[in-house]
Amino acid sequence: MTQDELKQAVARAAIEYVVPGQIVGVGTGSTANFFIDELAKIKDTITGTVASSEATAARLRSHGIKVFDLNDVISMPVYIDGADEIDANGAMIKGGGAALTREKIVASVAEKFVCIADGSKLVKVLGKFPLPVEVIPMAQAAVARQLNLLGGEAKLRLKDGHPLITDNGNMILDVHGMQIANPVAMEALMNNIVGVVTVGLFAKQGANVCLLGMEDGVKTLT
Ligand code: ABF
Repeated sequence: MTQDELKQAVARAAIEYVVPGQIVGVGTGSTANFFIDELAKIKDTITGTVASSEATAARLRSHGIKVFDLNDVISMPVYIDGADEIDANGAMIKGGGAALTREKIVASVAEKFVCIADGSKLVKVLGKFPLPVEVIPMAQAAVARQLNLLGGEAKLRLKDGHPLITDNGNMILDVHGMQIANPVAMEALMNNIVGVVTVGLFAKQGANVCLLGMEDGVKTLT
């Protein structure tokens, strides 16, 4: 199966976690896009969604799916999203799609985080994928120096030759060369660096369920 077929398989499997009559938190990225396209087939059974990025909101609306402002939502049963890496404990590296801040916010309001990914995302130790860190623009050089002291090499993410600007008006540093033995501790350490908005480590609150697309079917890790 191609990687897209594996992503489509987990997206279909995630529909099982959608609660009728409720609001669904929806992630960002290509796997999340497959989920959105599957969700559209049952859109009349849900109240609506909360999106983790402008791109996701636009795709949901293109299917005629209602998108709520998170400030108008008290809670939601489930948040469904991809990941760049995930370990056996459900800790993830996220943010390759530059949506890590809103992803972490929406996930924090959901009762259950269901991660959907192709099998290549499962790793023993997080860090081969460069760790995204969203930062306040005026602090990006200072934060980069602090991140480099933690054993990685922070590089400013560029888009078309210029610093990428997130939905929230911030920049992203990608930290290369990390081997993150203790994701919860590293998340807390990086969160405390002045100028950091969000660390792309989802470890303190990781995935409750992970649906992994494998050649021999979808595996469920809980
Ligand atoms: C998103 O899913 C991001 O946090 C992460 O970078 C992305 C993975 O993208 P894809 O599903 O396209 O591999 O939640």
